[in-house]
Amino acid sequence: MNSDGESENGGPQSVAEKIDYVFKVVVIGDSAVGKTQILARFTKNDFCFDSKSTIGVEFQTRTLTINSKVIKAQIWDTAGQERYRAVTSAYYRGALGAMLVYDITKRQSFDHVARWVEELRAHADNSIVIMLIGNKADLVDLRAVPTEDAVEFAENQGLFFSETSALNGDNVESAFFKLLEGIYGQVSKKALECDEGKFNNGGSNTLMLKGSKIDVISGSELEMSEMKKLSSCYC
Ligand SMILES: Nc1nc2c(ncn2[C@@H]2O[C@H](COP(=O)(O)OP(=O)(O)OP(=O)(O)O)[C@@H](O)[C@H]2O)c(=O)[nH]1
Ligand SMILES: [Mg+2]
Repeated sequence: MNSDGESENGGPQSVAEKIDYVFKVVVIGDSAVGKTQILARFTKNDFCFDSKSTIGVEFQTRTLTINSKVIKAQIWDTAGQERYRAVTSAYYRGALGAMLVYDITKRQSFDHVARWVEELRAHADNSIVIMLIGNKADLVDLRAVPTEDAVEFAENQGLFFSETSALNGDNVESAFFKLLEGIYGQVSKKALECDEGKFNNGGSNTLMLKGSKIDVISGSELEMSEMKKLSSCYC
């Protein structure tokens, strides 16, 4: 696996031409659990101690390779605070994966995770791949949520699980890769089902695979196609 924002000699256009899939991922969870900083760590290897609460919706991208396919992860971030949250269904539309974040030092943020799962089940696609994240794992002395509680919840709900630190970067990379690999597995499975469907019908039916395989789209078209960037303030 590797990641790369732009090509070394061909510029952004040639990277866009090579992209096999675009995967939309949403980051959700209570306010101040570290959603924006996890995203900053993954896409820019950056962290801000004085991060302001997100207002509206923003997204970041990172291009990486999974199973020899070039995948552009388009990761959407919004406010955990209810009063700032953008129209829910629009935010979840087309999302293939979700990072559901709580703060290991704030029990309440973990207690709310069940509600976030319900919201996903209500608004997102049934096959969405969910990664539960216990963030701020660097604050060991302040831990309020035992790892076992989260493991049990994740197992019961069929979620991936990891504890991360956006501050020191622990597990952030591996959590995103795991989620994206899970999405890739789902997409490949659907593609296979489509192929089998066609085969069983003698090739007469045209089945649509929801979402993700793309043809050549230039970088800017790709990014401006369906989203509105309302805010991009990190610090
Ligand atoms: N110690 C520690 N602090 C963190 C970590 N991640 C985020 N923070 C801090 O937690 C605070 C909130 O982080 P944000 O990323 O803005 O939280 P958010 O979930 O995006 O919050 P909203 O935008 O309001 O929903 C900031 O002061 C961050 O610096 C972490 O892994 N460890
Ligand atoms: Mg935020």
